[in-house]
Amino acid sequence: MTRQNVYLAQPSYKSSNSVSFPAAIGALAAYAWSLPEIEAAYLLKGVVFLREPIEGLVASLEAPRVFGFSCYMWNIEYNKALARRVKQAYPDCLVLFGGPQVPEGPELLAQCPFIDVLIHGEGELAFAAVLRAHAEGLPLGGIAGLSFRREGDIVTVPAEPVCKIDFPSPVTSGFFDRLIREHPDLEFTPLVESSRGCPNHCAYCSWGGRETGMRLFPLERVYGDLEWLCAHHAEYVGFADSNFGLFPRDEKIADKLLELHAATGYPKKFQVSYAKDSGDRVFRITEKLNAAGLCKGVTLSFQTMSPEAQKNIGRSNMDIEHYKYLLQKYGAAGIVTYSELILGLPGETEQSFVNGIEQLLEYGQHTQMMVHLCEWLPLSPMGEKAYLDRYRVEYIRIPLNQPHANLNEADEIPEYSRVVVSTYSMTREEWKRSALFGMCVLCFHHLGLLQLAALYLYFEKGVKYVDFYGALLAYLLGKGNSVFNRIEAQFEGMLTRGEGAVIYDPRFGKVSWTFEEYAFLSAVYEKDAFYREMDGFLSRYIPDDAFRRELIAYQSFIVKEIGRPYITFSGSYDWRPYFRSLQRNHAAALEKRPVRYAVTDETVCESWPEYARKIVWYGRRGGKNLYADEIKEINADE
Ligand code: B12
Repeated sequence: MTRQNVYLAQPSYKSSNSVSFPAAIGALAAYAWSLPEIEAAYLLKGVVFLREPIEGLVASLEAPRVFGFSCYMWNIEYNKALARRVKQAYPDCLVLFGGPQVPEGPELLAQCPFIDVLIHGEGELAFAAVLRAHAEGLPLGGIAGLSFRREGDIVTVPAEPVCKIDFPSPVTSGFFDRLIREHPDLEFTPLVESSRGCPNHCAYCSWGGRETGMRLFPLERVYGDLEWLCAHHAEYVGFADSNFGLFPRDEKIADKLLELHAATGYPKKFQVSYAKDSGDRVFRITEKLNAAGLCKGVTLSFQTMSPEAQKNIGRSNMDIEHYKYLLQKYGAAGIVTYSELILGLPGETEQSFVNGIEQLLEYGQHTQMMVHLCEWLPLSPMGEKAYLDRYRVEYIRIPLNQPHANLNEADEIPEYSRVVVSTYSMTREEWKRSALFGMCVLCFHHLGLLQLAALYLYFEKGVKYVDFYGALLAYLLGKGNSVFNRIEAQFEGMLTRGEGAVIYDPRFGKVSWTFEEYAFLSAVYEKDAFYREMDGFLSRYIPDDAFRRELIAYQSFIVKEIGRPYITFSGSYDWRPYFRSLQRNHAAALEKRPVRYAVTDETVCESWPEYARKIVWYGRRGGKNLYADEIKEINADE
């Protein structure tokens, strides 16, 4: 019997020559083709993981009988366009849509006549069951987690929780080998799943679905994936886990990774989301990984500091004293921490958002912070109409909010993000002001352009951080032609014309930038002029000209730029230990004595696009844009 051809698609954008490993269709294929009846009836003929031109792709298909599409917010429109053409060319091909961008109900099926079946929730069992039924010409009625057409109606059979996840791995089952073999020119960024699900059910997130609890993959499977990836010299390994470090065995997994790293030198980069409570185990794991250069930092999560918003999103924050303790503990161990806020959560007001930033800064979060714009996701609790109505959540559709996307890759099929811009507690105008303020703090404090000045003013003169950055933002907006005027116009464009949330600038290469990164890059590009101007602004806080200029000179000295493998600084105050202490949130005395510092920059970049990519894009989380421990004191005559 000839086997029927199956195609699977999980298209991603390419970033130079690297592309995400299509883990979802890999998982489906690894399980389905481990079953003898599916192996006998079907051939996995093709895998689509890039946004290829559709006509050429359709022309290359060979008698497709089943075509499965894995849908995320970054590929659903492409998937629809491809599925439409597949159905036109091959009306008998069974078209399946699954993944986190497929809503729970049947509406997608009603909107898209070219889709035959929606598969809701985790797909291994349902996908295999559909293939089996299709091979035998049986009805789909008994399979959980499907929406399909029957006699003019659409039938939905709700998904059932998948409790046991001893599925074979796409990494070791041959799926990954095939991709690498067929595409030697590409670098896949692999993904390992050690667990599934998430214990938190935050309203804005759809991680792990709504009802499923945490489940663990067998340890041997996880070890097998790691061994395979290190043996194949994977530069990067990412974990799909939501709370790594929650389970005692995670320490063993980290030890295994370190053991393989020591033996093979791979991976060179490792990425995972650590457990939110960040207990001792997470600290032990990250300390070891950090020593091997495999820890990109630990999130000390907040999302919002507003108790009302926390209640509305079903989340409670860690105790503040514990947060301060963790900041100190991780800081002392040299492990980068970063905190995240999400703008646009119901219950947040402009004032509570600004207060939240002040709180985090006062507690000592001077390393990294992110302000994310809240995005509406269909399978999240916020995805439900009742939630939107209850909290008067309003979102707009904008081009995919994807920083660092390659301009050349923009194809004709736009994808979209849905950004929350007002709620019962925040108007659109307040949202815009809050967003601008957030970008200002990220650019000047966390990317560090004026961080030292802000720390000095807070510790020595009691100037609140938000007052300082508020005045700075007002000053920049008052100019009429500053980068922040451009960013403000872009927020306005988002609100009124559905424009995007990223900026392209050929000076910094062909990829897009977040607003705060763009503002940072623009300032460093004209660093001397920028700090000359800031001298004028800061004179209202620090009237002593000589002192202020020296502080600004030291501030400028610690911000990396391009093409300076060796730099020196001479001054009459010992700034280095003083600011290292303030950055760790400890007051210190500034000693007046002649000093001379030097930095030998091992990461020096020769061009702005290289700087933008290596220092700002890849390096931001680790604070690579600022010199810290590299600053050494040297003799006056050196
Ligand atoms: C790895 C990951 C990434 C990676 C790689 C993404 C990529 N291009 O592949 C990186 C770090 C780049 C990333 C980035 C982002 N991500 Co992400 N990411 C994940 C993560 C952690 C794992 C995804 C994964 O592959 N899991 C393993 C597979 C096996 O599980 P799965 O995806 O759930 O697939 C199962 C089912 O959905 C179903 N299924 C899936 N497809 C299909 C198809 C068929 C035919 C069938 C039958 C079934 C089926 O069966 C699968 C097996 O059970 C998830 C969270 C999570 N754990 O789910 C978020 C998640 C996918 N990301 C999410 C988001 C929002 C983002 C960002 C937009 C975040 C941001 N604001 O920057 C960016 C944008 C990415 C982009 N533009 O490319 C959302 C997606 C929501 C949505 N509706 O699309 C998720 C679900 C997290 C969340 N907060 O809810 N992400």
